[in-house]
Amino acid sequence: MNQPRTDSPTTEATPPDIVRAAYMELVVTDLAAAREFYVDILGLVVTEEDETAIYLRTLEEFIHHNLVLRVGDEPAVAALAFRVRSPQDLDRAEDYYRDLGCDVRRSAEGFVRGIGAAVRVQDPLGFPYEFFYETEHVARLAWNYERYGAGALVRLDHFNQVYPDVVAGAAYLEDLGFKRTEDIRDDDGITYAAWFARKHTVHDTALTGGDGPRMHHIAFSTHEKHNILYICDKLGALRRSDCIERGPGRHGVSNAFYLYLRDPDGHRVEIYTQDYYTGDPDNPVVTWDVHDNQRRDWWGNPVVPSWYTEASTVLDLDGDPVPLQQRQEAKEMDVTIGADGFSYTRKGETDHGFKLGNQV
Ligand code: XXG
Ligand code: FE2
Repeated sequence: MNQPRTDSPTTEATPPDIVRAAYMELVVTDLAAAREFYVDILGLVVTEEDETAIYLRTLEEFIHHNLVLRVGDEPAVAALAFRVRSPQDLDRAEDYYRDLGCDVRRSAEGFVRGIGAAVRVQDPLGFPYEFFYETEHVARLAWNYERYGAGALVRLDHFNQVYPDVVAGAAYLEDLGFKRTEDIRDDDGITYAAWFARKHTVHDTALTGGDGPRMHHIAFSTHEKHNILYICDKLGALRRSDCIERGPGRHGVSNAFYLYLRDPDGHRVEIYTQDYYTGDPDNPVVTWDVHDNQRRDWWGNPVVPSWYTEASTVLDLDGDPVPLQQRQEAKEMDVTIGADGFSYTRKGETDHGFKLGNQV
């Protein structure tokens, strides 16, 4: 089992040119239950399936899949995969991570169906990252309205990763070529979370401060905010409201409309829509005060504790769980909720906490 590195290695090597977050490989314990959740309820499209794995995509996608559900004994995350700009970027990825001293594996046939040559690494933070260019193209169903309606999930938007040292994690991601778009900090210089983009949205991945490395969530986008309300109504009608963890709501960070669900194995899925364009080179970074009660929910609704504390185990390249490192710095939940925490809606005033969870 590989211990994640705790120092911050650097390299002069050229990083791979990452285009976007492309797919995640999730290990699920009951494939039929996972299929019901992701296909029958959320409407993801099955590209291929067999007794051990299901390959799913969103409705606007043309690459083979955005999500692989693979059956296993314990819920976990086997890969966070990024598409790179050219086949040569695989050489760059290989050299870059070897230089950082990471475990690196290259497969000419690819690690999963529908993806060609790929490089998998256990990155310096301990996460299993994959880089690929070659992929089977499949039908983009964007015009197939007979196949979908309200609640349609149209793209994979982002990943979110839990890691104890957000500053060190951010330095690694920025060296890798990600652009920071937003973060949450306090006046003592502690960073609680940060968001990083390659495509021109608010993020392809984010770091949430906490015991890690763990996977916080995968987010799919839908076109309209009313689609999110439809998904909530549908879950209620199906007597599946207990999979709603947080929301629906409007984020402060990213400005997106959101909903968080938990799949049958507890993996967290966000439904997300309507963040903003970030593609200019001088796109301004938005910094939020951790005590601003509107940072994570623009309407001031409290974040449920499970959202801060629970996350999915990640696997190393041998398929073993990566051991956790504890966060040493203050935790966002502790400084904003409960007896020791405080938050404000108007700076200079203290909230009187009539919304559950924000008591001072
Ligand atoms: O995608 C996101 C999130 O990382 O899931 C969380 C955008 C914003 C937020 S936050 O809860 O900070 O508003
Ligand atoms: Fe998110």
